Amino acid sequence: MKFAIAGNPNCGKTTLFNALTGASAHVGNWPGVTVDKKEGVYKKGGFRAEIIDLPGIYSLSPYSPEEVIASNYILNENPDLIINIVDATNLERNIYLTTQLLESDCPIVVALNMTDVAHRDGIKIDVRRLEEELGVSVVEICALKKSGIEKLMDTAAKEAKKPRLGKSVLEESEISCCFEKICSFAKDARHAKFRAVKALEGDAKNSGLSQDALLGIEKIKNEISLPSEFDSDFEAAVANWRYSYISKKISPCIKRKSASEALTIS
Ligand code: GDP
Ligand code: K
Ligand code: MG
Repeated sequence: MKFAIAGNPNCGKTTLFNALTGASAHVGNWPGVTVDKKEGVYKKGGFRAEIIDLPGIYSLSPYSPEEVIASNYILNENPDLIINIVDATNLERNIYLTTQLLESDCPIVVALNMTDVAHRDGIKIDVRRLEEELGVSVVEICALKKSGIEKLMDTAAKEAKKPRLGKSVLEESEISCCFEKICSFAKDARHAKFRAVKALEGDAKNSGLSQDALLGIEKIKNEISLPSEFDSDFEAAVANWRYSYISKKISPCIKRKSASEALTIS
């Protein structure tokens, strides 16, 4: 099995990677760029998984080598599962990347990290509700103290065996109907929704779709009238749908104690 760790910078990826792989880690470079590529092996009982620490990224758009590496890794290297590590103290911002990862057909487990800091700061996350909203398992961990790691990996091992089809916030947007048509051009490829969204955003190159498919998608895009505030900017519109999904569906999973309440419990 091959598991990739994906997450924002500073959310604890490397700490988790080290906790999983111990002394087995090997550091190299991604081909053609000086971005660290860390690989190692997790072993427990008879179970063994290769672990890859992807570069820290806020999004899978094509504006930095890190983003392109992570995006192409997911599309072309077919990891058996993505461990999406998120910072519990900054959940809304971290879930932006999650909405993109969920568009892939990879099985995903969300590792909710920094739970010690969240607890200290009076941040409570309704994990069951979060799982329901995202449609994938969420496991609370504290990478620094190595807690929750076994449960995370047991869940990952189970989920990696189940096929998963991507889902996108666009399926619930004003253009859900056109989005279905756009996806039909990618339907023979794995990660069809992920590729279709890339093409919709104008990132033809990293979508990996054929020229014919891209032409078909352009034609549909020309027929869509986006809400006027987007001025025909599909990339901005897609980002906006992600943000509104997060505020509608994810924010209600988070309860923050007021400063005075947080003080009285500490
Ligand atoms: P990366 O940029 O995602 O690789 O993040 P790192 O693994 O380098 O972690 C960033 C910082 O957060 C480091 O100082 C870690 O020690 C710290 N850190 C990681 N996980 C936890 C955690 O669960 N709790 C706390 N309190 N700190 C953590
Ligand atoms: K770091
Ligand atoms: Mg790191």
